[in-house]
Amino acid sequence: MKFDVLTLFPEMFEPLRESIIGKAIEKKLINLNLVNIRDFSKDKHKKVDDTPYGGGAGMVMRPDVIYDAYQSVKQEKAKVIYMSPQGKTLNQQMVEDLSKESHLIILCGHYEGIDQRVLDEIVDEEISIGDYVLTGGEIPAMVLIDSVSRYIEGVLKQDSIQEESFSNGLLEYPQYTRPEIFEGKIVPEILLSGHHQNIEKWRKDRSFEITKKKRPDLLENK
Ligand code: 4FM
Repeated sequence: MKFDVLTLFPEMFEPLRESIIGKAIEKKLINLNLVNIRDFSKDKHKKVDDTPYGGGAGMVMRPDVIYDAYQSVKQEKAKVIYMSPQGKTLNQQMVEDLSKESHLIILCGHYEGIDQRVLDEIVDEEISIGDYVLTGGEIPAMVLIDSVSRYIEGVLKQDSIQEESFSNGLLEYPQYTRPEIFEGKIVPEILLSGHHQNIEKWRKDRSFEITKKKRPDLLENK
């Protein structure tokens, strides 16, 4: 999977080089290419934004600069995603579907917005990570890259994909590790029994119970 990210703040993506996603980048399972939109400004002061036509507060990102940044990475099979609170709210099914693409170009806005004409020209899908407003699309882009990368072959240890929350539409069962007694609290006895069928049944039951208690909406069409 290739991710091209069009952003004014490529350094915000450094955290992705840690941990599991960092390893996946090193192993070339994913290719993360950060494109600084500012590099495509033709202005001698490297300006990328301007005041809004019609007046009003703040600055709007110029369409020509963003278009040139896009042209530098676009390829036949690429899907262009714009991170915005106006998009469809991301869920695990959308993440799984996107993981089947080979090339995602993610456009991150900042300030008050992006000129509508370039959005109309290049964006295939507008995606939101939730109903709240951030200062830019960079953190949402990182959320997208992290969640999609987990579905790329070799990124996670084999069985961790199947077992997790949402893969079966349910929340995860509780996990325990050593010590066997912590602050007077013991580990559920069945997990120490070595009886794999009983453990599996116990975990399924806990998943249902937790989902019913915390997220009953997830059980609605089940
Ligand atoms: C997006 C600020 C574009 C400025 C934003 C511009 C968001 C979200 C979000 C802020 N993105 N889900 N929620 N973006 O708040 O995706 Cl130009």
